[in-house]
Amino acid sequence: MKITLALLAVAGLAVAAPAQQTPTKSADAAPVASAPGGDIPAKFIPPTMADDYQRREVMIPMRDGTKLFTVIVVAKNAKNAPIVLTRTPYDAGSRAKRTTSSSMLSTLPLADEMFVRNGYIRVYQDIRGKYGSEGDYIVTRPVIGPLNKTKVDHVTDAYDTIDWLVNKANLPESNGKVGMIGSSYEGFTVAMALLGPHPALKVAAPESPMIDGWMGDDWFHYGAFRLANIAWLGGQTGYKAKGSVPPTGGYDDYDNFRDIGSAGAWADKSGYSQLPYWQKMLAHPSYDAFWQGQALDKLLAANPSNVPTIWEQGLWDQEDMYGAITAWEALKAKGKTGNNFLVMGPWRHSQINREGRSLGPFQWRGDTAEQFREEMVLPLFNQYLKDGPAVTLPAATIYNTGENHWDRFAQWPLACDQGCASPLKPIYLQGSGGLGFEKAGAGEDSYVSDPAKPVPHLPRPVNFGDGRWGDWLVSDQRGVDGRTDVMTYETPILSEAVRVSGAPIADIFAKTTGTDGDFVVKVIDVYPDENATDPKMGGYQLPISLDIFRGRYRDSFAKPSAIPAGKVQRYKFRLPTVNHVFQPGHRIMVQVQSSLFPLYDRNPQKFVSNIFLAKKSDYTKATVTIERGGAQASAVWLPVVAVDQSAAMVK
Ligand code: PG9
Repeated sequence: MKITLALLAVAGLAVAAPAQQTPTKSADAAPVASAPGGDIPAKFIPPTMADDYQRREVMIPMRDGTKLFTVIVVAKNAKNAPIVLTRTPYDAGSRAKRTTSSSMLSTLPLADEMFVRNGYIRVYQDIRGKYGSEGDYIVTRPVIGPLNKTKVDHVTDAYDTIDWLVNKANLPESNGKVGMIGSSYEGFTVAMALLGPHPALKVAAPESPMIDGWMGDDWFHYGAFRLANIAWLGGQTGYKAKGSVPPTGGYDDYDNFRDIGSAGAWADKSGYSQLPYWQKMLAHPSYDAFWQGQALDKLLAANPSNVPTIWEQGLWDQEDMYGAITAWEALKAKGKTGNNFLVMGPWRHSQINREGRSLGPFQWRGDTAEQFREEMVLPLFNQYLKDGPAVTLPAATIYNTGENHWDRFAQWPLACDQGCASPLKPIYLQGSGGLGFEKAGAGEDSYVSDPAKPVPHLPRPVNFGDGRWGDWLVSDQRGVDGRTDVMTYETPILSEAVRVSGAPIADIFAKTTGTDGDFVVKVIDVYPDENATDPKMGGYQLPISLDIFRGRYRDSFAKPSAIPAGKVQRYKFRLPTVNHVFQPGHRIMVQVQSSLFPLYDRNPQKFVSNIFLAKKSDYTKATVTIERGGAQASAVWLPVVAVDQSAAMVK
């Protein structure tokens, strides 16, 4: 996960520089300075004679005079070469250092191999205030305006950087064309550049970009706070460069976070209360102007760019599950269709930078991440940066996670509540744990949600550093199935395949004895009991789409309100996009529960004005009752379409 990588990244040594910049190293013929009296010279300079590339480290001036540290890696024989730029908060200096090698291919990260082979110049830059760059660091710095009173933002910094890079006096080997690429925070900086693109920015690839930190990306999902990310703040904003995270206590973060009480109490204990960004979150727990003004999908829709853009997102992205598809949809709604592409693969967060052969126990057909890089990104970049052949990318390329192959759609989604060829189809919660497309008789199911025993998002012990974070979204839900506070509904064994292609909508009618509460809804593919080839997959409960909704926001995301105890309320929210086929022999399952901990903070279940500041005594048990059938029929609206969609595919 990026969080950990960022913390572990080690700042590197400066190396070569071109003649026109201040050298940080005097290349091959540099004498070794002697250091009298010791075996360690004052300066040791590794030879670069055999290198097939130059690494230049430059400080690029922005319009306000601030200089940003930038690493340029350029092949020694480069001429008329296009540029690929990544703007990062995670240490540009360490990025061109996969191995110590004389070859540009081995030096740059795996995901850059295609660029090296195709003669690109690779540029990494520290964003302002981080690592080698000057200036103030502001977390996901908003655009200039009410939330940013300075005269600079990521739009201007990307613009000024590109302006400098395409100046032949600075980078004589370039052809004056730039593409931007980056994942997560780096995807956010790509998306920001699109709000006012430099004319030389010809193509962009925002990968799992952070687009709306409150609605569904890193900080909250529909108002539920993601405790998992609080450590990121410590590592990333506690220090200008590589940071460390304060000790968390015992091994089980379930105990650690539960025993302290609220997220605010955790921040106090860990020292995070000193951090300005934590103070901002504390002051803005709801979707107020602070979050609304940063929602990049809305900003992109208000300033739709003409830069050809390929949006990438993992179908099981445990960090930024919301941003790419929402931004793509926002631009599509503004008529940006021919140059606005969506790719969703069977990946965890940022897996596209690595191998994509598997996720958890699931094996895909080949290296799907490499397929994305080499068969989708590279041809598009070559087209716009190297005058390569025109590529016909479909509007949406989405992995079919039930049939294990890519689908190339001319239109997406196939089913939705408005404007699609097919409407959504409700699958209803039924009595005795049943689930079906027919509305059954009215009834109720109750469970006690106890903040002292929240439902874990992974089997305990849950340690955020235990390596399970990346795959947790595909974890077997039998880990919690059977708990008395997890309501499980499932269809009979399917005799025919059922295809879902779009975003399901959870539509839960429920009452609670509390005055606040969370609703977690999961759509699950239950595998057949027996699997002769891979016995451990027998009965596996694979979540294909799940999310959490904080009940106080049922009427307004900006203005939370107490839930009237004992009165049925409707909780309707969109779940993450799927392109899945439930195979014959499988079952469809829906689970409903009221916590997902410690990934999300606990809802005290008693309405308090700011959950970050809830006192231990505010956390109370509540009996939650889910309504079934009749006028208040809880359901999940599924994007069910015919299994055979070959007519809808781009060849
Ligand atoms: N998901 C990480 C992040 C992005 C933006 C803000 C905070 C965290 C990341 O991987 O960069």
